[in-house]
Amino acid sequence: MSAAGPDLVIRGGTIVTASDRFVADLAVTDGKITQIARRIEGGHEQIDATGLLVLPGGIDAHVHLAQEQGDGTVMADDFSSGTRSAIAGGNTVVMPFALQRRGQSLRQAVQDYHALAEGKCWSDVSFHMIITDPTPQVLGQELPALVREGYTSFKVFMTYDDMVLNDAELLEVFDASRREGALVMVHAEGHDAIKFMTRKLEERGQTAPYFHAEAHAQIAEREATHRAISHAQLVDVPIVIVHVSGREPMEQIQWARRRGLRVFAETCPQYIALTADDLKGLNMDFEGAKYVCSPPPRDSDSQAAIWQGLRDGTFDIFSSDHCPFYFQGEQGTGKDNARARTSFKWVPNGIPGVETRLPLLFSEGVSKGRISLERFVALTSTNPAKLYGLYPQKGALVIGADADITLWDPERTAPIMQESLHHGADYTPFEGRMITGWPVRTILAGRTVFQGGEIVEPEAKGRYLLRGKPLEVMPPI
Ligand code: DUC
Ligand code: ZN
Ligand code: ZN
Repeated sequence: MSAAGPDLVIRGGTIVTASDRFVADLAVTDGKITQIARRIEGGHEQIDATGLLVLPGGIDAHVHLAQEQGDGTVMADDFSSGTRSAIAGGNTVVMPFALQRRGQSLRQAVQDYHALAEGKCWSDVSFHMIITDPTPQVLGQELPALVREGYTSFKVFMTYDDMVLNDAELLEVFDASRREGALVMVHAEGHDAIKFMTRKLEERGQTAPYFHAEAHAQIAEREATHRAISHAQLVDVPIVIVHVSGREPMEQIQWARRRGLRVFAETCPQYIALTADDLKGLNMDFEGAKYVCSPPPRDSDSQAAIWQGLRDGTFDIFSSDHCPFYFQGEQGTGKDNARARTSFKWVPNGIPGVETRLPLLFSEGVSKGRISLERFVALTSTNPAKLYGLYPQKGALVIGADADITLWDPERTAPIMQESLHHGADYTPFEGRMITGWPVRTILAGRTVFQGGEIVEPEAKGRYLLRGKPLEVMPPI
C-alpha cells in the first residue's frame, strides 16, 4: 500500500454476495481485497460504482477450448479468444477441459493443454480432465499424482463412440475418485439408446438437425442420470451431473437427494433460453444445426422445471458448456460440412455461450424476478468456487480474496448481437435476445481487463489455478 492508500477503491456500489447485499466501498491492494467499509478514503485508482452492482467475478466451470475433434471440424475458440470472450461476459475464471485421447496418458493430456493455454489466457483458468481410457495405470498412478498436484476434478462420458465408458469402467473411475478425494463430473446420456434412436430415425429418412433432439431423448438422459447415481451410491462417492436439460433427469437428482446422497447438479443457458423447436431452423432446414448440442434443449415444461430447480437449490451451479463451432467454417471445419448435411449424427455437438451466460441468467432470472441477486451470485460464482476447490480465494468478496470483481449495470438494456461478441464462432444461438443487465467492467486481480464493451488490458495476464480438494467447503445437501 502506498502513501495514497490502497491501489484501488471501488466506491458506492451495491456489493452482492451469495448471502447479502449492501452499499459499501471496497479496497484492493496487490491484487487482493483488503477492506470493505462504508467509506474508504484515498485509492491510487478510484472507480465510482454508484448505481452499479459489485459482484464476485463469474466462474464458468464448464468450457471447452481448443479441443481436438478428429473429424475435420475445429473448435472456434482457442485459449486466447475463448478467455477474451469470457472476460467480456463478466467472468474472471474459466474451467476448460484437458481431454485424454484413448491410448494417451492423462499426464500427457494435461501437458498438451497447458501448452495450448500458456501465455494466452485473459482470465484465470483451471482444467478439469476428461478420462476416456481408465486403465489401471491411469487410475492407480497418474490420477492420484495429478490430484495431489491440484488437478482435482474430471469428467466422464456415458455416450460418444470415442469417449464412452461402460458401467464397469464408470465404477472403477468412481472408486478412484473416492480414494483420491477428487470430484467426477458425469455426462449422463445413455449411449445405446441414442444409437438405437439414431438408426431408427435415419432409416425413416429423418436426418435433419432437428432429429438430433429426438435421438438424444430425455428418457436416455433420465436413465443415464439414474444409472450414474446408482453407481455413485454403490461406491459411496459424490458426483456432479453436468448440463442437466430438463424435468426428468432433475427428478432423478431429487430422488437421490431425498435419500441423502451427495449428487450435485449443473444446468446451462440453453436449457432456459432454447427449446428443441430451435433445432427446426426455418423449415426443418440446416439452420437448426446452430442449436445442436448435447443434451439438446427440451420443451417449455422442462424450462419451467429448470427455473424451479435454479430457485429451490436442485441446481448448485450454472455454467455455459461453451463448446464453440463455426457454422460456416472453411473447408468443412464448421457445423455446415458435407457429412453433417447427410445426417444430424455428424453435426458437431455444442454451442458458444461463455460471453452470454451471465447476461442471460441475469436478464431472464434476476431482472424478471425469477431468482434473487444472491442466488445469481451463488449459482455463477460462489458455488462453482466451493464445489471445485477454489473458495475462498475465488467466488467471494471477503478480505484476502483475489480481487476478481465484475461491475454490473442492472438497468442497461441491449440485445445480444454476434457483432458485439468476442468469441471465435461466426454466430450466436441467442442472436437478438433482449437483455436487461450487462457486465460493464471486469476486474481481474485488481486490474480492469474489460470495460465498456472493449478488452482494455494490453496483454493476456490470466494465471493457471491449481486447486484444493473439492467439496471441503461445499455444504452438505
Ligand atoms: N458435452 C459437453 O459437455 N459439451 C459439449 C458436447 C457434449 O457432449
Ligand atoms: Zn458433456
Ligand atoms: Zn461440455
